[in-house]
Amino acid sequence: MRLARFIDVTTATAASAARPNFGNFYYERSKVPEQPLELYEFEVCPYCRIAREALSALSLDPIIYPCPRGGKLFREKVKSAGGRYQFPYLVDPNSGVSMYESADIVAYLFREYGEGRAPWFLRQRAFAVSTSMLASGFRPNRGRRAVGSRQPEKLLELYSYEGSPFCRIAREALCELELPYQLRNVPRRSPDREGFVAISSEMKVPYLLDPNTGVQMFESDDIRRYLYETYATKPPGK
Ligand SMILES: N[C@@H](CCC(=O)N[C@@H](CS)C(=O)NCC(=O)O)C(=O)O
Repeated sequence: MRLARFIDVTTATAASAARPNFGNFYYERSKVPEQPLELYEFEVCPYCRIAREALSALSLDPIIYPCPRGGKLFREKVKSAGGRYQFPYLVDPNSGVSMYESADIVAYLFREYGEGRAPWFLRQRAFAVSTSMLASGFRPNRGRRAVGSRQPEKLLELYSYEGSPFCRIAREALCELELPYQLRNVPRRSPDREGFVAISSEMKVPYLLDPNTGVQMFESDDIRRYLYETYATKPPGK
């Protein structure tokens, strides 16, 4: 294994271990949103992780609009819609509700789409924030800053669940490149896994589909390389 890959996997695994299996198991949904939710976030932001864990636990499929620092594309939308640059920011076109604050987002998602109460690892605020900060600390420079990119015409699609270290590596690249994507959460015991395997033929994540090029692929390292080679307008900063 290359050293860079070894460091990648080790630090991403440490980040996952800081929030062990949180968001990796399915919690009963009460309904599925008719129109996809929208989440404005960036990967390294610990509060964004809390919101993503809730979406993952409920096996909900938001469109992710990456808002890394220095990003020119979606940060402005948040500022004009909500009044300030603060992430995460959730938009629910079904109810017309939009909100800042990860704690409010978690409560909203479980109230609206779950069985009411969020699980303890999302409700215990001091615990959630401190361990999520610890997770981010293992990969402080990934999924943080925007790099130059060109935008695809059609939305990319990523099958993932929050606590997988390999999915994190794929999400970081999408974030750095400011590529919006349809996230498909397939946590363990999710009713959506069967449909996923019908498409991919294997229960393995991350899995990327790019309708712009027809590419469908597994393997976080390959996904990151593919995304940079296809969409970056500058070489990746190592
Ligand atoms: N209490 C908020 C805190 C959110 C927050 O501080 N987010 C930071 C990123 S971790 C932010 O938006 N900073 C402004 C920026 O990145 O421009 C929550 O839980 O959602």
